[in-house]
Amino acid sequence: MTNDRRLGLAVAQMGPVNLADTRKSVVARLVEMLREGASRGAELVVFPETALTTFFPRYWMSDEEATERFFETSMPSAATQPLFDVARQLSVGFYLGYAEATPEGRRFNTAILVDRSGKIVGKYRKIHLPGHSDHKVEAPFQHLEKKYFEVGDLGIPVFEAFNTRVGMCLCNDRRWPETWRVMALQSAELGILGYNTPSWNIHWNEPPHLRMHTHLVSLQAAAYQNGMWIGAAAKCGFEDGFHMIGGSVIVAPSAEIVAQSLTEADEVIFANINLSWGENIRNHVFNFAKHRRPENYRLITERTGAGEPLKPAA
Ligand code: CDT
Repeated sequence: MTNDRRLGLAVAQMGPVNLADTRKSVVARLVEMLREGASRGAELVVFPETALTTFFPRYWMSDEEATERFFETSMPSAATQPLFDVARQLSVGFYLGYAEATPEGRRFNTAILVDRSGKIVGKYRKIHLPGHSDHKVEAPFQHLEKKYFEVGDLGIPVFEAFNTRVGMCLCNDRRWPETWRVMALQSAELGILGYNTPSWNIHWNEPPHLRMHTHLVSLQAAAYQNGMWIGAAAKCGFEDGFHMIGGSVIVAPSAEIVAQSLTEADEVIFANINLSWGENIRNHVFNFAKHRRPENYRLITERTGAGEPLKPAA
């Protein structure tokens, strides 16, 4: 028997944001999708990673130039204030990914959670930064997250908001089971994220169809193994000629996809999710308190890379 506790959840996928696009024009697109989400019953709208700009880690430039062009030094800012204002007017919250420059000169790949009164109630800074920090001159494009961002310093927090518990992550974090388990151990019922996933992998000759496959399989496994809902928003299509996958989804704790984008453009998907649906999973097959055996998982926190097998107990 499951209770019925509902949340109107929208995922607002974005088509490309090209280098020439202004923050103002991007925020206008976000506002339009916020309005559409609200009109369909959303209480929370999930936007992508680095939603305000092109996915600039594909370009080599000086740190100073990157900071000047692509990072936000305040949030809200003059350019993003309309999004916060409309959120308050419509009583709809949102998740937004952006590049954050702190007053101390630190730079993070960040996401915020904004409640239905337009107030920031949560912040996450991306932990799993993919790519490289050197200039790969031969590569068709770069993936310079390790150059432009520091590893997040806020842990993997879960926030009491939207009458539930919400965990946040960003893009590559979704591929790591640790991300989701840490959220679930804080009783998160919903995990949300934005992503920019290039269709081509510059590190090895990965068939492009696997980019969509591994994206979906990561989210579906995470949802089921942690008894959580997941909402994931892509920025996708050809940004200045560089293609990124779409496939924005809302995934149920049963691992089923209940909504998925059809296009590689701005597109809102919606589901009226039953937050209690995960209880069947969390009370039975993945009843953590009853079945987890952390004394056998020491290597997860003690080792970073793979090493030698442990000596068998005598
Ligand atoms: N933005 C981001 O984290 N993208 C990565 C690409 C990995 S390939 C270097 C992703 O996991 O989708």
